[in-house]
Amino acid sequence: MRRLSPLPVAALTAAAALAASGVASAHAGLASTSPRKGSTVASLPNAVYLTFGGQVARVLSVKVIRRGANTNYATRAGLDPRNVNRVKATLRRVGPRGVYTVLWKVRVADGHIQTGRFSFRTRRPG
Ligand SMILES: [Cu+2]
Repeated sequence: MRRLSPLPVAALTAAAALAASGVASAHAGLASTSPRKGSTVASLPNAVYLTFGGQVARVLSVKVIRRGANTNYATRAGLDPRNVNRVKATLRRVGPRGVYTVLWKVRVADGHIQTGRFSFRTRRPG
């Protein structure tokens, strides 16, 4: 019979809280995006860029989903060869006018995984 006593559970919780606070202070988050969060652009760009405050170790996924549709407009995502802090996701060349949400997941240099999302709008198809 093995049962966790309340003391180790409390200790584990404290350790987890410490680890979580370490996450918040250790790595640099998303600094800027192109298109910008909440912006309106003429039409769907060729690529979406996410620039972080520090080095990105690995791009785990980037999806660009149009509101009301279930289509991923991102065709390929990876590190921008010109900037280790930047992720580049190339897009299908055309998309209808609408709101596009970028959902991203990366591993940063300290090993932590970060996720997020933002949206932008297109004024016309293209
Ligand atoms: Cu971190």
